Amino acid sequence: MKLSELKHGGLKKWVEEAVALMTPDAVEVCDGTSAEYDRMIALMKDAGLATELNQKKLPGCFLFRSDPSDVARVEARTYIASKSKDDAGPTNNWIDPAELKKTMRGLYGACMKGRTMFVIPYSMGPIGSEIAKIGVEITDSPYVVANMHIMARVGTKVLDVLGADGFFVPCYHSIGKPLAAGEKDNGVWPCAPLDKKYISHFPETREIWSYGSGYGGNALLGKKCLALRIASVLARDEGWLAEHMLILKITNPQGAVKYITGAFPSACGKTNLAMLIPTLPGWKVETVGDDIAWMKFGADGRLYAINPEAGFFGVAPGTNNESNHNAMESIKKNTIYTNVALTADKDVWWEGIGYDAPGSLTDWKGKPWTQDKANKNQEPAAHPNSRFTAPAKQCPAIAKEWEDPKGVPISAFLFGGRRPKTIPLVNQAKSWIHGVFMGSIVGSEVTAAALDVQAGTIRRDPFAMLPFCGYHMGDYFKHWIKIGKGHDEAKLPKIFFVNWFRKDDAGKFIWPGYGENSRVLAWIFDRCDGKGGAVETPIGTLPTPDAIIPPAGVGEQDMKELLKVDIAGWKAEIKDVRDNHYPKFGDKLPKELYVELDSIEKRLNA
Ligand code: OXD
Ligand code: MN
Repeated sequence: MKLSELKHGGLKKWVEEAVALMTPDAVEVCDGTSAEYDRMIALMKDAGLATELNQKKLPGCFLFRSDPSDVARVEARTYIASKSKDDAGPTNNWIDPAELKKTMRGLYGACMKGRTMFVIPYSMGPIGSEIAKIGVEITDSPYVVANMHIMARVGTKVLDVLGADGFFVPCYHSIGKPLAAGEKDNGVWPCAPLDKKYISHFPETREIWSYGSGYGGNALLGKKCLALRIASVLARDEGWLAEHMLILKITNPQGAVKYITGAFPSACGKTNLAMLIPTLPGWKVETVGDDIAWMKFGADGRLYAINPEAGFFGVAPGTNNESNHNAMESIKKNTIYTNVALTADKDVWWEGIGYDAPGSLTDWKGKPWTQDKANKNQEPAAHPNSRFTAPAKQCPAIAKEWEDPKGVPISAFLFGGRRPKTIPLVNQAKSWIHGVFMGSIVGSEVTAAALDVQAGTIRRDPFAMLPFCGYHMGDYFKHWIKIGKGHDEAKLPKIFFVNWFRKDDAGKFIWPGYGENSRVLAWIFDRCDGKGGAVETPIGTLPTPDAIIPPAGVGEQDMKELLKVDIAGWKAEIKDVRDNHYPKFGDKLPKELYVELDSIEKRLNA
């Protein structure tokens, strides 16, 4: 479609301004057809950036290798440019919006020379759903267009819903690598150096400006930028919730259904939990979403959730038939692989795929690589953040209602992280505000290899939203408290703190996790109906010793350890929250959370 055919005056003007600034050689409005997708792949094959995989084994699948400087979200270059620094809060990077726009306009000047500008109209959420939002991303990356085809609903049908004057979130994206006359990418992933990368959000004007990266959440602007950072601001202003949560459907042996969402920091197994295959006989889990949930109140006073995304952008390493069979099935066709290793017969391989590397491979940097199991320091063949982009509809466990425009009614929220000690396997909040307290103290163990901190340190990641909240986290806590105060608590989801990652003194996991987590989900299911053996403790409502049937290999002593109230550990936890965590939010930390902290402390001391 041509620019002149756009019916939305504001959109047309906005694109024209971008064209004048970025001076692409051509402009195309994306229609979202499969022919368009194929054309993007063909363009990238021509540029030497896409490798066709073995079409017998992996039909419709392609491999990309990004630049080593462009392999992950760049949190240090991600900005919340609200008018006031205080609105971005202590957990976000901030630059004055006028200053940031000036800098970025400089970078955007003629940045698309030699390239085509693609205009991608997209819907986060089923097209036309009351809960969905429309964004329009302009980009000079065919890789981004192809990925957006999978991750969002894109094209002409979105423009039809947008009409002549509908609301959309304008999103600029450029990889920041113009081409001189006759120059080609020639197999080199185009991007700008790290100090020129900017992932910027302007909450007041609901704008996203991204420059210099072509990878993942930096470039597929519907995901973290729109569906979390900008949407969290919209949700605050409009009275709903935009959360970093999976959504699952669970059916008990009697056929009763409930929907549960869960927030876990990155790398805590959200995709695995969303696609879990229960080991508990008669139970069934189906997937609605694996990363983001948007929730609004229905006329019946209940919270209804949609998955705003249409695909999975999952981490490949560690994904195998044991850890996530449904994901492995989802990525057998029509999948874009980025930074995994390539086998001689053009299959994919990664660390933790479940079998040894077959012969010599090409690693994610494009170099020959042969597995050397004796060498513990061998560089991985697949980048630890290598990804698959796959259509959600390909998941064998996808729930039939996953695209229901009115969403699914939520019965429970889970909060969790990797906590080797202290936090029990499962703990139900005594009230909404107690649940908000639990969300506010979510933390996860980090390894020294991943971040420059001491191994075993707990990185607090409230509500798993630390890198994704588009405003002051203290105000975000307030928003959650307000949601509770403004609605009938009996109809709100029940809140649970879970922890699959407890370790014994030898550092071994006590709980096997994965499909065995269904045993915990079953207890949660029953608790939502006021059933299931439960005991009141100072830290919350815990299962009675017989309420969760232990999986094979987990003994009575282990269950006791998993469900005990570690008084000394919790006192240290409370002290850490009081001394180190809550003070970060200054006077924006709602007093209700200090009241909650005091009352838990009092109960622990009683
Ligand atoms: C993700 C993340 O990629 O949370 O989903 O980092
Ligand atoms: Mn995520």
